[in-house]
Amino acid sequence: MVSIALVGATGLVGQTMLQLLDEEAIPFNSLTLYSSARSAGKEVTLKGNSYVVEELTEENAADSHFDYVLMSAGGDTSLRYAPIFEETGAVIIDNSSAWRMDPSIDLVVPEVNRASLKRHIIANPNCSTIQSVVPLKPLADLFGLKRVAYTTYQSVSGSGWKGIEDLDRGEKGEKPQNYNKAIYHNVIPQIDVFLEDGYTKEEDKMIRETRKILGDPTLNVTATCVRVPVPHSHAVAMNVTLDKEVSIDELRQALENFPSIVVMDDPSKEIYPTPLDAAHKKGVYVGRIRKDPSLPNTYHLWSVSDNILKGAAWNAVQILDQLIKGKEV
Ligand code: 2RA
Repeated sequence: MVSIALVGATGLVGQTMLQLLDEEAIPFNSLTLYSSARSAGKEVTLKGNSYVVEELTEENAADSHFDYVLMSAGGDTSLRYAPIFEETGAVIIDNSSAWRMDPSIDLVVPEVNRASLKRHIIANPNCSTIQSVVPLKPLADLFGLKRVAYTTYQSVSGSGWKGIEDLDRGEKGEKPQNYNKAIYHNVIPQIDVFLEDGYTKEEDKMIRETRKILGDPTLNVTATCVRVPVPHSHAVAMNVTLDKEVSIDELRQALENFPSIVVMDDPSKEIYPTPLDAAHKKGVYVGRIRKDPSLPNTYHLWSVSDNILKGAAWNAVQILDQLIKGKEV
């Protein structure tokens, strides 16, 4: 039995982590919930027990004795509090982007790589990266990976409650408050801020996190990330160049044999995954597997997954479960 704290307990990802702790029968003997001062005092019921959400302060973090701390409260909170929890001996699984590219920090997708635990802060990758590296891993291992080009179709829940509220506002004819353009009846080719090179921060995350998770720092990766008016599940169109020519059957087999992947791919019956197929499920759904004849050894894939589950809360709880039980995925 372990003691667990959850920071960001009232957010969309935090609430989903709580549900998963319950559903997955994670064996904890104490659970402490933290939030910002604004949400402190709210009550949450789990496994028949009720928990009052507490305000996180440096004092209560420094005095704590948790085995594991799940954090999903944004980068600034993680930068400030994760080292304090680490100092107390806890292992922190952090959903923000704050620590992901720190060379001393593990960036983990349990199907793909393992935590070395050099530091006791483990970073959970960006949602669209997770559902992309899962299908890339078996292809990289079996056929060698030369290049990948991503185009994403990311749901509004990637922005948390704020994104869902903006989609609802649009439906009621109101102006958006989270996005700088209308998302209802629209698509926005900007996720997060622009960097100097013209890429957005979300695109930069996908590029750099893919290289780190796959352990290939020079892999050619490019990305265009787009917000679409869909509540749940991101989709990623992936154009993948391998080291060698393979048959579509070999590709399909490699994907089918890999944990968490569900292949939905039968053009003769118009079978392929859509965001509605993946919503509220834990898997990574892959379809539209086909050859790209415009380049040698190049293939198209379409990956769809629930961004709040496999893209955030479920991936974090999988890491936790693996650490507690020392088990394989
Ligand atoms: C998004 N990737 O979809 C982000 C969430 N972390 O906006």
